[in-house]
Amino acid sequence: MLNVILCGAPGSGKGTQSDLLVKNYGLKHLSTGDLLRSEIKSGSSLGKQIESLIAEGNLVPDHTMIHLIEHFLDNLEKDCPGIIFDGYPRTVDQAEALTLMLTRHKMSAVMLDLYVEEDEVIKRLLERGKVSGRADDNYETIKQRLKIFHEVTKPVCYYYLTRHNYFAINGNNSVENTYAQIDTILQLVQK
Ligand code: B4P
Repeated sequence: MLNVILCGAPGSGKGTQSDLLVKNYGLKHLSTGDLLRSEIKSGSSLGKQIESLIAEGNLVPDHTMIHLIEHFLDNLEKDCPGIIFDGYPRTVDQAEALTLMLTRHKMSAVMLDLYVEEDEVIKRLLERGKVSGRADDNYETIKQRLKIFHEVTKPVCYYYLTRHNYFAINGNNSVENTYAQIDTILQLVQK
């Protein structure tokens, strides 16, 4: 199984590259952002709590996220060729929980870290905000999301780096250029 963790700042292109990986590798896409947004849409009480956290640019609590991933893995089809973890783990506690869950399912994963300059991600997210209707794609919230990314999520990259499961990707260029780097790494990993 080819399991890929996509990490990177908000707007670094995790969702965009995931779509290409689904198309070209047939992987199953697990976007925690999408899962949370659909929970909000359902109007549940959990969705209401999540809504204000996301709108303020904060992370949803670890126990909620870990429970969601556990449920996803327990219900995975037997013939699944691999998973893209898009936006999970975002904290070191989430990473430790994922290691335990993957081990229990006799799986492993590699991290691809999309590096994009801060000015560029802000530009992309403000552009997306014009059409996305997302409550978190505005300047103030983007700044808060970036602060959390540097303080809380960046250490997750070191967690994988020290376990030799880590590849850095330059995501500053075009979608195609970024995907070409990812494809080269995944071809090597599969050998
Ligand atoms: P996410 O939905 O994961 O969103 P994201 O980080 O904003 O975007 P992504 O990196 O996927 O960017 P995209 O491809 O769309 O998270 C939203 C929120 O959910 C979080 O802030 C948090 O509150 C919560 N959450 C999610 N997971 C959580 C977890 N594990 N724990 C706790 N809370 C969690 O690209 C952005 C834009 O750039 C698009 O418009 C795209 O077209 C454009 N673009 C992409 N690549 C480009 C390129 N190479 N060149 C030019 N433009 C490009």
